[in-house]
Amino acid sequence: MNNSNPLTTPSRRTLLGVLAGGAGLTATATAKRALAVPRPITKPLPTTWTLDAVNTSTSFGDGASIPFFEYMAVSGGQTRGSLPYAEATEGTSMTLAVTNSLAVPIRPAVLGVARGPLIAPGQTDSFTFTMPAAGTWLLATVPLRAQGHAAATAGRPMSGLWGTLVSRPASGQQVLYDGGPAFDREYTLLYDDADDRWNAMQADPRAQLPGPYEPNYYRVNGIAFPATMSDSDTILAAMVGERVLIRIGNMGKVRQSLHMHGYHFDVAAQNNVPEVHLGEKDTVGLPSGNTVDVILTVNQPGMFPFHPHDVQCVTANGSYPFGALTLVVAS
Ligand SMILES: [Cu+2]
Repeated sequence: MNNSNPLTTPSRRTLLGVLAGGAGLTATATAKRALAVPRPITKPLPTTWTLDAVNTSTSFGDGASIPFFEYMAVSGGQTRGSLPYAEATEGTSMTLAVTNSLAVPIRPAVLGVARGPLIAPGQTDSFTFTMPAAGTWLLATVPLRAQGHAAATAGRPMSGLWGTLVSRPASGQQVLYDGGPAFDREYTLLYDDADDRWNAMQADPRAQLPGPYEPNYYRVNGIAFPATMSDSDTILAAMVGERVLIRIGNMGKVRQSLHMHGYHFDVAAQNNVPEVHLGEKDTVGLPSGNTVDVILTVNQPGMFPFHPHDVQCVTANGSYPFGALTLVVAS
């Protein structure tokens, strides 16, 4: 696929036009659905999370369908968009069991918490760890070292093998962490990016790496605009007056600056370290492999974009507006 298309000049008018049409109607209907089905914190929380690493693909607004790897949720967890999601209480024991249905070895990990075993194609293995401090943690796969079984695939792309693991406070309170901010509603947004040429070869252990990484597709929760408009996990639906916790992770290779129209939010924690210098922000930086938890106090109704500030991230191979674009829809 052509990676060198000139970027279509995006304009605010183009986006407003799209929202005024079908996408806006879809977003409103999705928000209604999201608000009608409150998602209480599940209890009791699972102690085993079972996943299957599979080949999948994502459709983008320019008509392309790009292959990705993905951890498919089997049991003990849920999904957010197309990506796996699980919750457990801080300090408890959690077992992560992964079947590797890919043609390449993988090594699952919860970043900053525990690394699992190397899992060969066709094998299943598991690892057990203690749930870390209350907050937002990222499931991924760690790069393989050039030795033993993994030699052929060391350093190769593994685009899409991620998810979110939420650690709930021991008190059982609806707060980000004990002593931390309370919230009425919460969402999880996991960003990533892909170079379609890299993704096209990642499932073939014998394929040659196609050159430098030049991302041209961007997702949030494993989907892209306009699919984000019909996903009740990814539309940020809320009622005026609510405090909304947005748990955000970035598993792409690109550093993001996430920007919200219509509101200012408080950054509550970065990489699960409480933020002490609170101040209203409309943009927050999010390097690759990092998390940030923000609290949005919804003080007006309306429909407002929330998106990475780098314009390329709201495109699909240069066409706008697609990519990692979602909306706040407040009523
Ligand atoms: Cu904007």
